[in-house]
Amino acid sequence: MASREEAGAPKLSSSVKLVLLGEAAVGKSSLVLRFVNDDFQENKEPTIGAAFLTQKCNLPTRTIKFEIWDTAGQERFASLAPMYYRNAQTALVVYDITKPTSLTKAKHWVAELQRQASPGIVIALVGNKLDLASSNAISANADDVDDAENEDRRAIPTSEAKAYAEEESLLFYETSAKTGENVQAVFEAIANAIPESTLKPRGGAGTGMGGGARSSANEGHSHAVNMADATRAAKEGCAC
Ligand SMILES: Nc1nc2c(ncn2[C@@H]2O[C@H](COP(=O)(O)OP(=O)(O)O)[C@@H](O)[C@H]2O)c(=O)[nH]1
Ligand SMILES: [Mg+2]
Repeated sequence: MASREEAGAPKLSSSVKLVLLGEAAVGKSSLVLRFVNDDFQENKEPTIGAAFLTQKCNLPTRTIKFEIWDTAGQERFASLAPMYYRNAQTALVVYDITKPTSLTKAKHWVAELQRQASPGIVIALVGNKLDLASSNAISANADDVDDAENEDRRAIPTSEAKAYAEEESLLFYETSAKTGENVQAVFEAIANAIPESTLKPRGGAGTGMGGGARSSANEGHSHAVNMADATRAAKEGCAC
């Protein structure tokens, strides 16, 4: 069958609802900040409730506008999570490669998504803080081997997380929001993995899945956010 491009069809342009889940302080908000603003804050204040941001990803065959829901990791917010992952076409489940409990928590989120989120949701497992692993840490100088900054703090081998991701059919990346390594790659891989059948036309209702006539572009956000400190940021720039 001819591809859309070969057939001269217009490039697909769709909004995609993405939710970030994971233990507190693994770097969810930092990954979003890197993706949306190409910025990093060393001491990022914890997210309260959830934050909403958008960013476009322009690929050769499709333009995806991510509607990103960045949730708070604290247990007391966990019961609100279904509100954010409901109707999400994709989820980024984040852990910290230096913290084994965060992978355990990530596995719980994956199981919950598989049980309760939309069937066919694209899930990416993301091991963040890659800059703290030795092969990525600023090279150990013979002079300052004691420098704690250069110590290998990796606690979860890549192979372990990768094997789990393969078992569960998840996309898998290790990233650093600090250096930016692989951050764009994650979002690009997700944008490519969303099945065409679940892409909805741009300007749609924001949470729907598939179907619907192509409506005139409406850049407004349809989500009302009632969480304390929920933030909105619209950006017309493109990250991919
Ligand atoms: N070294 C390092 N620190 C990071 C990275 N990503 C986030 N952090 C730090 O980890 C802390 C928690 O980050 P935050 O984005 O608030 O995590 P969240 O609770 O999952 O949203 C902050 O102090 C960040 O500066 C990373 O890739 N490398
Ligand atoms: Mg956060």
